[in-house]
Formats: sequence, C-alpha cells, structure tokens
Amino acid sequence: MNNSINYNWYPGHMTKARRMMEENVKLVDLVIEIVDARCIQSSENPDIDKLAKNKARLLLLNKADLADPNKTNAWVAEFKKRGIEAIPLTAKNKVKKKDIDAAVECACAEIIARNKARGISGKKIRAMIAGIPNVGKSTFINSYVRRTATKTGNKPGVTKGKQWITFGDKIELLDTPGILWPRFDNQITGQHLAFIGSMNDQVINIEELAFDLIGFLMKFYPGTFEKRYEVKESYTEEELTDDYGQEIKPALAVMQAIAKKRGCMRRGGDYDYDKVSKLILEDFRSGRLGRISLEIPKAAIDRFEIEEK
Ligand SMILES: Nc1nc2c(ncn2[C@@H]2O[C@H](COP(=O)(O)OP(=O)(O)OP(=O)(O)O)[C@@H](O)[C@H]2O)c(=O)[nH]1
Ligand SMILES: [Mg+2]
Repeated sequence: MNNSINYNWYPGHMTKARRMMEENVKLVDLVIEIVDARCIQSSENPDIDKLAKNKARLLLLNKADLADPNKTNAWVAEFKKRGIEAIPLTAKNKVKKKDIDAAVECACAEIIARNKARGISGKKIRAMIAGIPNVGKSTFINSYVRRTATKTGNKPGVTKGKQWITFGDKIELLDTPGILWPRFDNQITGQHLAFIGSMNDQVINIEELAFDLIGFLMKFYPGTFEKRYEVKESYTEEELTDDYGQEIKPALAVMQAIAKKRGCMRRGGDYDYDKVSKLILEDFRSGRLGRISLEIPKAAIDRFEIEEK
C-alpha cells in the first residue's frame, strides 16, 4: 500500500504554511502544539523544534478518548524526560480550564518568573495553537474559548493587526491556528496518518489500507475483531487456502469473515472488499474497535513487550 500513499502536501503548501508559521511565531511567547494521541510521533511536526526555538512549548495529546490510556501515559512520561510539558486532552468534550491553565503555567514558568522579577504582574502570555491538519485545533479553541473568552479585536501596534482572543485569565491567543505539515521521511508515518483518517481517503487504496490495519491490530491488539464482529482471528493452514489452492493471508481471512458477518457481499457471492474495508476503517476511526494507539515511545517498548517495527 505504501506506493499509494499521497500526503496531499506538495512543496507549495508547505512553503506557505512555513512562512505563516515563521511570521506568527515571532509574536508569541508560547507555542501550543496539538497532536493526535493515537499516533503522536507521526502527527508531531518534524520541524517544530526549529520553528519554535526559544519559545515556551506545550504539547496537547488530543483525541485521548480514542487512544490507549496506558500508552498515552507512557508518552506523557517520555515528554517529561525530554523536558516538554505534555497533557492528554479530549477537546471534543468539555475542556477543563483548570488543567489547561496549570499546564500553561508550568510550560511558561520561566517567563512568569522573569516578569515577576521585573515587577510586572498580570501580563498575559501570548500563545498560538499549531498542528497538522485534523488534529483538533479548531475544536480545542472553540471548546476552551466558549467557556472563557471574549474576542479582544485588533490591537494595532502590538499585534500588527492580528486578531487575538482572551484565552482564560492568563493567555492571549492568536485566533488563527498555525497549520503544520506532517513528517515525510518514512512510510509508517503515512500509513498511520491514513489509518486515523488524516489523509484524503480518495487518494489511498482503501482495501490495502484496511488489510494493513487488520494486520496491525491482529499483532498488537489481538482479540479486537473477535470482540467486535465475532469472527475468528486464528486459522488452520487448510482454512488459509482458497478454492484454487492459493494461500490466503490471515488478515485477508479475517476481512472475508467480517464481510460475511456484516453482509458486505456482492451478488454472485463475491466479497465486497470496498464496503468491508470502509466499515472496518470507520469502526477503528470512531473508536468502536476500542481505545487503540498505533505508536509508543521507543523507551517504552520493553514495557509493552512488543518489538520495534
Ligand atoms: N474523538 C474525538 N474527536 C475529536 C476530538 N477533537 C476533535 N475531534 C474531531 O476531529 C475532527 C477534526 O477536528 P478540527 O477541530 O476540525 O481539527 P483541525 O486541527 O482544526 O483541522 P484543520 O482545520 O483541518 O487543520 C473533527 O471531526 C472533530 O470532531 C477529540 O478530542 N476526540
Ligand atoms: Mg481547523
């Protein structure tokens, strides 16, 4: 499937996004990067360290409701080791203002201390939200801001005409989130972003994608398909041979079993692979297959007893 992945990010897009980001980052003290908790490494921007150099940083691990909580916690610990404040988040639910404020205060401790030493109190932290497409930037801003903010409008001079939002008591937020680009350097990243639906499905071979997802889940989350669709996940050699004597991969056998169970069949008895693939991907993306994370920090591999890919 890897050849069929298309990032939808060609150099023109990236240049524009980078220029915007470079311009906006100059205006802020804090960069809040949002990533997808199910695949943190793949949804992190590869250039953010450089882009946000000398700025305070906060990482929000969003869609935590869909991710495996143990793995999310392992990531929080990993980022702590790296000196980065990271917190799990479910932006689509009510965001707890208190938690965000505490994390911001932690991430901006140096700035706050510096202001205090200079006798400045009540100075708002200027922040921006950034992240690759579809991680929940708008959802987070709406969910948090609805509870706490009023638009402050333009502030000529200070903000060069940018719109700022009062964000809680301590933050002033740039009202347009920075769109970042994903990693391009490895195929696994592309595959994981496609699994979670962060890439345009129209440019991807959906059947191969679903086949790969089944393979991944059978290996790392065994029992998922038995539980959801009541289909077998292990097969005898005989069962893995088709009518023509050809070998069938276990993931394909699972796909066919789900197709039968869920009536994804064509007239004449052929499998409707397109339909069953969409069903499986949709069930995964919406959390109906359970809380699943695709990635763990390298340091936690032993703990989860799975080999490195
Ligand atoms: N399950 C779940 N879904 C979420 C959460 N936050 C956002 N979403 C969903 O993710 C999708 C993308 O959210 P947006 O807020 O539009 O993401 P964005 O980062 O602003 O996307 P772009 O503007 O395209 O860059 C929407 O369908 C949201 O409903 C969350 O915490 N949990
Ligand atoms: Mg948005």
